[in-house]
Amino acid sequence: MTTVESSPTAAGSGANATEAFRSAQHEAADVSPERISAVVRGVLQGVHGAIREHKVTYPEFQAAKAWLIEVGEGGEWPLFLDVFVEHVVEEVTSEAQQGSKGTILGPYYLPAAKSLPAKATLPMRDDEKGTPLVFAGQVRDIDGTPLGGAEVDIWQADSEGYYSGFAPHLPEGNLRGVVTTDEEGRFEIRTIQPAPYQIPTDGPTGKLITAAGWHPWRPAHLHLIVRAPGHRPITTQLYFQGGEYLESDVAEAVKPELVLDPQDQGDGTVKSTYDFELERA
Ligand code: MBD
Ligand code: FE
Repeated sequence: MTTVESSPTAAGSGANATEAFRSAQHEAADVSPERISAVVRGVLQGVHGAIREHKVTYPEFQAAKAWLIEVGEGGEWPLFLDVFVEHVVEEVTSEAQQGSKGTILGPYYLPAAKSLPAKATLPMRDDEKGTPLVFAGQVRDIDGTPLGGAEVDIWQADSEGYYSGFAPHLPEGNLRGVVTTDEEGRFEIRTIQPAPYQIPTDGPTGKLITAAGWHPWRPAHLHLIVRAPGHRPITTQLYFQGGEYLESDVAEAVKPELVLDPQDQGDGTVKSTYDFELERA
């Protein structure tokens, strides 16, 4: 388990995730009354079914209301929904997507990270802890054409599992960057291996997880959005072979194609390569 001296609070990260969600540019959803009715009816039927099946009591119903209020007040809707619901939205969306596998975005993306050249080191503290990692690869079209000038937008937790922008003790922009590929579509990013991520146990999402006896962990991962002009962007995550929680991700976002197998370079550094293939928009 990860422990830190001055632990960031759930309230801090939850509220920041709500703030980040509100400030982001979201594609407008053009939803007909028929579709709203059908989807909401389906959701309500699921709830009604669970109540009947488990004979939910009034005290339990009121406890659920109190908890829902807390999730909103704590700003944890982005966290809760991205952990427990987003993977299914991603599943149905990706049925129609070719090229490299994607997975969920999660609540901790921030736009406009520092622009970096094809060979770059992510912004980090002078004493950044963690195993040095070289992450290299190529961005191509699905027909194999290298995509120079593509963007590899990368963000990750540090070696204690915290994300900059969502934990007050971390410098702004730490372990975040937008790398532009060279003429051959290649990139080589120096960073550190992230730690597994633990849902904050002091907020309502964490309290539910504890109350249900589940575990609050995601396996260590790198987040990426890979973009190229004229191509459909890929939002994905990459995991590490042999890492803890790979088989039991609380957010159910691991796919076998997304697991890196870092090779020891003999100097304390590990290296992983991964290529991305984007379909034309
Ligand atoms: C994360 O770091 C994350 O990637 C997701 C999907 C949900 C919560 C925290
Ligand atoms: Fe994450």
